[in-house]
Amino acid sequence: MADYIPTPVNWVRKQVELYESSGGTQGTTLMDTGMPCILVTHTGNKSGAVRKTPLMRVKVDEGYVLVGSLGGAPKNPVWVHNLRANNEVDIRDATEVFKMRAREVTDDAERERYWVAGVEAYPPYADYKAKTSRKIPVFIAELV
Ligand code: F42
Repeated sequence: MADYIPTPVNWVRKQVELYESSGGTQGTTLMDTGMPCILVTHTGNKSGAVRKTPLMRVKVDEGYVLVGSLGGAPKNPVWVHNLRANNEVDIRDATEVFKMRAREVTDDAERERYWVAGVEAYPPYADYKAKTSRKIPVFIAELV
């Protein structure tokens, strides 16, 4: 089993710790917004280490939509590169954990459907899209 290397971003690392140590009963929302988050466990594409990334919870029939928004920053978040290199993930949604495979959605119509679901779950994604010139990566995580 590879080592776990926590993110250097303090508030995110703390959320991961609380989410996991409580078994998914605490730390499950984005700060005090009440908006639910999931926890994505994946593999670093260079280190091979275990990485844990909280994302907004965008649930659709097929599984979970993962949106690489990073607040509308100019660059993709690093976890996007990790998922492109190794698509096996564990997704924790509150108290449940699922083994899933994350597929980047490239078909425009499919992507649009998931994007709309994303904005419905977390309206600020629309602001992030307006803020950046990059095409925000969208993945769908489905049960293995
Ligand atoms: N980010 C989103 O993009 N979308 C969301 O919906 C979202 C929601 C959210 C909710 C709660 C919360 O606490 C955070 C949330 N975030 C959301 C932020 C998200 O959790 C990530 O912090 C953010 O997307 C940035 O991801 P990142 O992968 O770029 O993380 C950086 C800060 C990080 O951890 N960097 C590590 C480091 O050491 O600098 C590198 C980690 C890594 O994976 N390294 C690779 C490796 O091999 O281990 C090598 C990387 C390479 O290719 O160079």
